[in-house]
Amino acid sequence: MDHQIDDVAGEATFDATIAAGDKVEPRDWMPEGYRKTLIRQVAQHAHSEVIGMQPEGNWITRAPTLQRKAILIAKVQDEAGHGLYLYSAAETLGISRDELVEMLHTGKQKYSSIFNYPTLSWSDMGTIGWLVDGAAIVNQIALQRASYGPYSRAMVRICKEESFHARQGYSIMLTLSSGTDTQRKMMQDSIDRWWWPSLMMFGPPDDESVHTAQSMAWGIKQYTNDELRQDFINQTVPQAHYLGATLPDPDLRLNEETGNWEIGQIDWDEFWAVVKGNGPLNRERIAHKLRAWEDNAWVREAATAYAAKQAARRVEVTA
Ligand code: FAQ
Repeated sequence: MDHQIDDVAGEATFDATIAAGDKVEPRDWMPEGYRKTLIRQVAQHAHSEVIGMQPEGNWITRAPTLQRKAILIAKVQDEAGHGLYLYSAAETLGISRDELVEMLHTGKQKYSSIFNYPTLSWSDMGTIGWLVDGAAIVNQIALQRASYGPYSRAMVRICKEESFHARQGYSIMLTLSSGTDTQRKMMQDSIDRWWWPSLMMFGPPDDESVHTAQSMAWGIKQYTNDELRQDFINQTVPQAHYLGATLPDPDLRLNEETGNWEIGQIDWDEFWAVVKGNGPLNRERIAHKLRAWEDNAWVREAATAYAAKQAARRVEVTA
């Protein structure tokens, strides 16, 4: 009975917090669906950052200059850091890191479709920074205003670092675009492969998005998938033109009335195939992640043993 009274009072406070645009904090009452939706989205986001290290990690040993190599290492390390902020944010919702990692390893939770595509040339490092981080920023700027405090605050830090990522990517593209014919061809080939998968990062079209309406009502999402996708397209098309590159879409045209760049049909069959585990590299990505998890078990064991030793010392000192 008392629980029911608590729930009614809690729900009223929760509704008022959302209506006022204030933040919901970990100790606050929240509907079970809100908690579950956040665990799903924040975990998927964390897993994406961690798996997202693989495509770029693949090129660290082959960066063309020492400077590019140092920048790429820093970027990949940032992605690990983003994963950690986000796992911490998810843990405030009452789930453990071990459970989250287990759900990634067993395929019960997803990560972004984009990281199942291969990185075939150095130019892919430029394209990923420019398009993939660019798309991530458009999405994450909006998420800075998400109603859940720990998620929203993690986004503020992450967005700052993502802007450096996008700039380093575009800087690679600028170098290639003013290089030799071979370099320009490599750049164009890379754009041709990454353009459509980048647009798919924003999720299914609005009429197929199962979570958007509820997530917007709860203030987790501020915009729909199609709205964010359109913002990204409008921002990116002029940048492609500046590079002297083309985008692989014969239907791409500027609608003078709306100011929007309108695109042709996205291949949603390809998107769902990748999401369901049948993209070009889904199996390899998880196999690599599992290998790293097992090979590095000793680091976790050593850290746990060290923490136990420190805790025992603290007890001795206070006793
Ligand atoms: N991939 O109803 P909706 C980065 C699933 S950024 C895989 O529209 P929602 C930075 C969705 O989970 C990339 N699955 O879902 C970086 C749902 O399935 P479920 C990560 C997808 O949540 C750069 C179903 O489809 N960013 O890593 C995808 O309202 C470079 C129905 O979809 C984030 O995660 C997809 N693309 O909207 C790192 C941002 N799209 O769970 C390294 C946070 C949808 O019911 C290198 N997330 N699905 O079985 C979000 O903003 C949202 O979750 C959306 C999807 C917009 C992705």
